[in-house]
Amino acid sequence: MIARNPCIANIKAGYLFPEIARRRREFAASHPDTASPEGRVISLGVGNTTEPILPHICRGLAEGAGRLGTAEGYSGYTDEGFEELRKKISEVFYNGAFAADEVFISDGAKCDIGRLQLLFGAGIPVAVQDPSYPVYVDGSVLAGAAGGWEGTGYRGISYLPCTAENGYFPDLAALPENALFYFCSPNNPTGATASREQLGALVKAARERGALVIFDAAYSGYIRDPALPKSIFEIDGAGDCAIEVNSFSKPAGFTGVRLGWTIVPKELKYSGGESVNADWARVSGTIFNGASNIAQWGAIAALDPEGVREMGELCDFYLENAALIRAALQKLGIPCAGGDNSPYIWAGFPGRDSWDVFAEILENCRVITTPGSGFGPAGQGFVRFSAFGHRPDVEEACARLAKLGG
Ligand code: PGU
Repeated sequence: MIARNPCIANIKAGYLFPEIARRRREFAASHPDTASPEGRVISLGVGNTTEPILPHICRGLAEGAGRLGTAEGYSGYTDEGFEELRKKISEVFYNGAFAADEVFISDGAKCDIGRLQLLFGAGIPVAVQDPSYPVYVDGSVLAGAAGGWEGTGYRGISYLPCTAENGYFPDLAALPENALFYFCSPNNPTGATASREQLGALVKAARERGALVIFDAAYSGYIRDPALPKSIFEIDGAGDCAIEVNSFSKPAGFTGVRLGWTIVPKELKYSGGESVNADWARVSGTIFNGASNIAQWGAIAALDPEGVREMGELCDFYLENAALIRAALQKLGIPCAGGDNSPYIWAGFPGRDSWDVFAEILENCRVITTPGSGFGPAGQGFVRFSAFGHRPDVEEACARLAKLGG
């Protein structure tokens, strides 16, 4: 019989979020009162949007679907995406700094994070912020970075700790030479948002060490402090050392619609001088047939002034949830980071095991969180609270958290 890809044996047994869903089901099965209004479980776990898509953007989706039923409006494959959308992304998010063929439309940031690994192949040094979105490590291990997790090899991946002590910004002296470095700001899970000086230091270190930064800006729509950069490309010199992935999931509620984009500047070159942009066009054109046309029409509407206003309003709503959760935790004396320019609150329970804290919050408050250790070794002793939820649920969850105090 055919042999298994040996890389699959190197990833952790289960992806974090399905494991949480499994534990939730198990808990509900053994606690029948979870069917009652008082006993029901509220999720502040996976970062999944809950609110309806706002009217202007929703109209864009509906009209896009309607177009497909007309002779004039019909479209088939769109390869790297509608030219109009690529141009609009460049104008709205990057002041027009990128040509349409440097903007690649995707079916979501996660999908491109996985596919980008094909550009670099097996055996490259990979570095991540620790803790970080688990797809960076798991995706790299699947692509052949040897051993992902301590205890299963731990050779090809450098974990750069981001802790309260270093302000959740890593020591860049630990960045290996010629590595692929995944960097996420506003960060999942810590909620920390890098300052202009910090991103300047990141770009400087990447250029000095020949590293390529994959900058995940999936939460840039949540930045409210005007001094904080929303894109790595606000930093001089980033064009020859960075790729940026982003998404309409979190600002427009497109988690189920699926639409994102990736910026691959033409000036970005491999060590041999070849164009990364040309390779990405070749690779994604070969294994990806483009995002849904309907989703793209929705995104075009999201980038109209009215759509941009709606995205801001939606992010503000979730940021208000974040403020409620953070205030509830702080009232209990639980140290927290994030939640101001980010939809995640990173709550510290020093000396405790994250999964034990997860179980305790579930048992006592009937609230689902995400255990910090699932994001990397430095996440041990933390849990992440997501601000994606209906307001009454978030308020109820905050009231129930008071039980942790006693
Ligand atoms: N990048 C980051 C940093 C994310 O946190 C997420 C979602 C994505 C990308 C995915 O973006 P898409 O454009 O929707 O593909 N993180 C959520 C959901 C869990 C998951 O598996 O993606 C979270 O709870 O961390």
